[in-house]
Amino acid sequence: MTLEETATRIKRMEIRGAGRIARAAAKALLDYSESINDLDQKSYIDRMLRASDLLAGVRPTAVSLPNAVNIISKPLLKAETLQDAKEGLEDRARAFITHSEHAVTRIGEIGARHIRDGDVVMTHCNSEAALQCIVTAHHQGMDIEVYATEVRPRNQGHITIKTLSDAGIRTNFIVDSAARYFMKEVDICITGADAITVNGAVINKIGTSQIALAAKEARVNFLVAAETYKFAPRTILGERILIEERPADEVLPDAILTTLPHVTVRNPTFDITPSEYVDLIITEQGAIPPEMAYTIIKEHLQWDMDNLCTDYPYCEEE
Ligand code: RI2
Repeated sequence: MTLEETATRIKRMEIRGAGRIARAAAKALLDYSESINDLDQKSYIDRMLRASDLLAGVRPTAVSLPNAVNIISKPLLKAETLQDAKEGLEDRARAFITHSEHAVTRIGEIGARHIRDGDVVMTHCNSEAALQCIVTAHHQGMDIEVYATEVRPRNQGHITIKTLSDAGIRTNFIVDSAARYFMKEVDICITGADAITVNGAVINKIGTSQIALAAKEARVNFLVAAETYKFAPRTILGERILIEERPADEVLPDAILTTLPHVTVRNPTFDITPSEYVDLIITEQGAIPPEMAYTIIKEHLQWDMDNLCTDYPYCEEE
């Protein structure tokens, strides 16, 4: 797959999920770099920076994407030779993919410790990190039952129930608007995240915040499973996470919409759950309260703090 094809497939959500799009971008940068053998240092760096920009902006909300691209392309800014730049980038791309896969496994191990035998779990959308917690608990012999939402308009819930069913987990498939109705039967909610801000707010699939609200009302714990590269460093500088709004025809066919001249379809893909509705964030570094988001950004995403300072006027160069 070419770099442009990967970008297009991410944009169309043929490749989706915050972790998967980050790994797909890493693989695309790796393949693209490996295919370049005839350029001088400057031309190689220019071309790779353009490729990085293309991938980083293809979906605006999931911070995993720019974070991955920033980690991988960093040698382009510092390398002294073509070989340093190329080997550095390719090594980082491979390391990111491996780290990301291990992170999901580790999150599953840690997350499973927060699930008890007999628990009924509600999840929303299709998060491999959240599902890993549930499936790991099941593999450890716990008797788990799941409520999984449909996830209009793109129906990611269909992928979730296939994974759960294949694993042999008893699963109830519900429409999104039934989440509060069933909350009284639920012991714990676990979702993924596309971005987590410095104040611990969680940006995830539209509808997540309603479920968190219903969970709080019912005194049900609400957990978020997210790799550390889903924390958003630039929120330290006050940058807001842009909520992607996708095309109207995902919600209503054009043929119907054109007959309704006074109707506008709004289709935000994500919403924001404030930190006070989140009990715990399960990362590969451990389970943390949302108030510790700053620590994750500072200690585990240190690489990016350097980048931040290059374009922020009040940061002094060392
Ligand atoms: P993992 C997805 O976004 C969902 O919002 C999901 O909760 C989140 O990414 C995290 O998924 P989309 O690509 O990285 O479906 O845990 O818009 O798989």
